[in-house]
Amino acid sequence: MDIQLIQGDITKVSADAIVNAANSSLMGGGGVDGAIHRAGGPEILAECREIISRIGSCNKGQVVPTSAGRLKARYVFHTVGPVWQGGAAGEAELLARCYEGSLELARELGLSSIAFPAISCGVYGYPKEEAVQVVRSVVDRWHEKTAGLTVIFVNLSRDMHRLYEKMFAGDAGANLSERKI
Ligand code: AR6
Repeated sequence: MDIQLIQGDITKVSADAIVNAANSSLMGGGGVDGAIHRAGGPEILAECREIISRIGSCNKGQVVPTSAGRLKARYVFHTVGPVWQGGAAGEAELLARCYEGSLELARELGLSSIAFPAISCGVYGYPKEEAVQVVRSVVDRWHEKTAGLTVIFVNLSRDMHRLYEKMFAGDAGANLSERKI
């Protein structure tokens, strides 16, 4: 796994897959979910609707792929992070599952790159530093298993971007340039 950190709007990032921090209805919403559906167009929502008619709802930690409409990506991976409830309700495990399920799917589909937003760190209220620690532990577990995959962590806010920079500073292979889009 190669790591890149970008500060900016994930809908502007070129990657084989863009991960969406969705909710269990997969019917869109605010935050990054709203931005992805707005930029990607109605095709993505139509696919989500079809999937939900089959599976009922998307569980927390589950990952559901669709095509990416007008985005510069082949796929959108919709995943549902945990709502922060204080930390004793399995939030860290569920958050890790969102990242791991997405990496697993990227590997199965033979993708070269995947872009993640900070899942659960907006409306769902996950504390930012704890969330970045979960990401770090997933990266450590999956580094070897994802050779050749570029993993891009995209943060809209400078503060969140800085937390990632702090966490990954010094990593061999991590591209920590101040890319801004
Ligand atoms: N590019 C990159 N990051 C973004 C963007 C963007 N365009 N927009 C927001 N962020 P959130 P959640 C950051 O609230 O906490 C939705 O309504 C944002 O600053 O999008 O998982 C869904 O439908 C924050 O750091 O997702 C669900 O109902 C991070 O993305 C619910 O919100 C995640 O914030 C999911 O909440």
